[in-house]
Amino acid sequence: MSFKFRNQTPPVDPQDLVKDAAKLLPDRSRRRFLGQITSLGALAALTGCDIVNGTSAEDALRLISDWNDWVQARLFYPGKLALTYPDSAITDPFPFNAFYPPDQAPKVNGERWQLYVEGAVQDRRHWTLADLIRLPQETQVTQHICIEGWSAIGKWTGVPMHIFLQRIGADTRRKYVNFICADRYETSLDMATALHPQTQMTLRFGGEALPRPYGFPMKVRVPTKLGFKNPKHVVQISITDDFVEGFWERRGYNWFAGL
Ligand SMILES: Nc1nc2c(c(=O)[nH]1)N[C@H]1C(S)=C(S)[C@@H](COP(=O)(O)O)O[C@H]1N2
Ligand SMILES: [Mo]
Repeated sequence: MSFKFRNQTPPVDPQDLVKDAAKLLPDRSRRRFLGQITSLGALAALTGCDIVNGTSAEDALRLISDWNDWVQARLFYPGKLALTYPDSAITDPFPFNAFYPPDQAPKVNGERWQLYVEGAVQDRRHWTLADLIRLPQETQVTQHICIEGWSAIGKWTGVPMHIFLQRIGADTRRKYVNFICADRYETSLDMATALHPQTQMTLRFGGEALPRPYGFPMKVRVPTKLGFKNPKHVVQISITDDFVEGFWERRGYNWFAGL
């Protein structure tokens, strides 16, 4: 594999480039990464890619990200738990992020909202908010990490996704769980992550009904993944072998995006 990069002047110091690219990674990956890669030469050896002078941090990040996917798919094991925190660590106010400003978050009517279930399931009936509230709920205080360079600790309450998948008779031998949102945002999870004990169909945030900007009426909270793998305002869940790239994945973020 060999990559060609657009020329850049003045040429950057490879050492700085590796550090810049590493800044774009979440804390834990960054530490692992910097511990292992000390030069562009080492990066090239690991990725098998030829990196010429004039590489930008974004280009380097793409290489690192591909390499990261490869490594993480091997490091990640389904039971590994995300860290949990005391209530005193909760970030207030909690940052908002979407591909639009908060006032443009979808206005979903909680009475009329239905969750559509598609794909390899035994029971395809739609779910109302009241139906979901009747399922067992759990609360987590975990950290959300956005690839754009911020992180925050929040408290989310909802139905463990593995319980929901069991209720609908999902075929858990399928590879993916794909999500479609009211704002047409999309993302997908590997089945192991969907079944992870901390992956949650979240209905409450900080003890209150999920506020509109944070994903009302239901978001999927995945503390073992980067923020963009946590879909808000979910309207459809499908159990499938069809790989669907999500909104940000299509724009270059790596699909696995594990922590
Ligand atoms: N429906 C939908 N879900 C989404 C997004 C979005 O734009 N639309 N943005 C993602 C990104 S990049 C982040 S960091 C988190 C932000 O969640 P928050 O607003 O609760 O902090 O939502 C994720 N889920
Ligand atoms: Mo994000």
